[in-house]
Amino acid sequence: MTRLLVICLVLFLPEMIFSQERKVDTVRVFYLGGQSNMDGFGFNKDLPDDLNKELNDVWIFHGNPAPDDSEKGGKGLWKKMSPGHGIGFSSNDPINKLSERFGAELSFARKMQSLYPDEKIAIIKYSLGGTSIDTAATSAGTWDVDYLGKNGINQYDHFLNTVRNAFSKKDIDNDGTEDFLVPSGIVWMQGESDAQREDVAMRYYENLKKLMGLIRATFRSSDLPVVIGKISDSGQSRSGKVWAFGELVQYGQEKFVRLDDHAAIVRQTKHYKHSDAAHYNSEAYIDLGERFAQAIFDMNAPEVRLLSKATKGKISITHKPSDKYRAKGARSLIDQKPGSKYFDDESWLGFEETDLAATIDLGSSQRLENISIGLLQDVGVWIFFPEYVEISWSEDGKSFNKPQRMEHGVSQREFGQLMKRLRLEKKIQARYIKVYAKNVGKCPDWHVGAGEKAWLFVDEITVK
Ligand SMILES: [Ca+2]
Ligand SMILES: [Ca+2]
Repeated sequence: MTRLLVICLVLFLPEMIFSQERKVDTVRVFYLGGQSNMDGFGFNKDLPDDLNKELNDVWIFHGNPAPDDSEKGGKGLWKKMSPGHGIGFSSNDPINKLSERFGAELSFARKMQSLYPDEKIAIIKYSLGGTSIDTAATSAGTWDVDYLGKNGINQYDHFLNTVRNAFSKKDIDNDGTEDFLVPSGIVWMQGESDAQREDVAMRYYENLKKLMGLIRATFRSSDLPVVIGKISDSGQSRSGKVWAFGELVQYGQEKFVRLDDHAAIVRQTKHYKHSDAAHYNSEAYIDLGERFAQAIFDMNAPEVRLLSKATKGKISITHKPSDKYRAKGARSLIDQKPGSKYFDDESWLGFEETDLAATIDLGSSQRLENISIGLLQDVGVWIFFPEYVEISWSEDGKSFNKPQRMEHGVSQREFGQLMKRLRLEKKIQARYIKVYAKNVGKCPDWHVGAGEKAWLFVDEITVK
């Protein structure tokens, strides 16, 4: 080998490695949490035949429910969805102990399969009966992140453990292909334990907002859809009310979904029949799961209702992003996870002076309707929207059409953290998509970094 060739190889090797992408399956994952009406008190024996069995192609990671201070919360393993994930379930990894009961997860999973027929579905569940989201109501366990209790372990930690353990498995269905989990929604059925004391019930909205923010952050998606199950009262007590301050909690739940742009509520609960004073009956849990699934599906904006076709494809990029801002590599550009307005949230790819030049191979020629790219401007930290974005496409990967240029129309003097998605709406047939974003190159004359290298930040390219 000549010396020159060796040098060339050494120079180009990092980019070649960077461009390699391995095959992965994309799986939509949903988190189900709360207290006992999320645990589920339905009886397996009441299930119709089509639900009273293992479901194919839908998986559940059910974290071991444990009291505060326990070291065992959140252990678990991926299994095919089946009855038995209701109250009484436990897991000590490597063994799941199924119970005679089920909750909303079963019909939720089946409904999700029908709503997303071409996609793989997975559920992460962690809930514990009697738990509250307020520090003051800790008798059966609390989800309050700031409550440190005896040794600093509570429901929130068990939830985190569950998610950590679930995501640590790279091939959830053991079929030899790595599974890439795309968080797609949160279901929260809880509040009864917060409805027993007036002061706690009064704080429900603030507590719920905080906790949902934390759960969304755990899944690294600040606008992940949240669906709330509205608590209801069976009336089965001497006073006629099981939950003395239930209305205050309901008010907090309604307020949350009214003020949050990505939240919905299932109110059907008030019509449900009960199996005991605090819990719904089998029929109700089946209905509840289906309504949760439909609510999340409806909430997903049309553009994310169907997964980006890019996510199942391969991406290669010509210029490496900076080592400082490379997220998880080129694949982060098609992982369905948008960045936040913070450039250092590890979901943005940052290019210092260089351009983004990406090619996506969808694997087959497909009918497409739009292609979009997400961008960030934060001129205080030298990040500018690109001069322009160009998109071109091809069926054979060789002859591409004339690039279609898009501009953002935002001044470079626009300070603050601005996010913008440029979208090309066009009905086309293509297998290969090229997306090019032109870095402005240098900071402008008036800027504190005048003449220095400018940054280009990109978080996600979608193809639909
Ligand atoms: Ca797999
Ligand atoms: Ca992304």
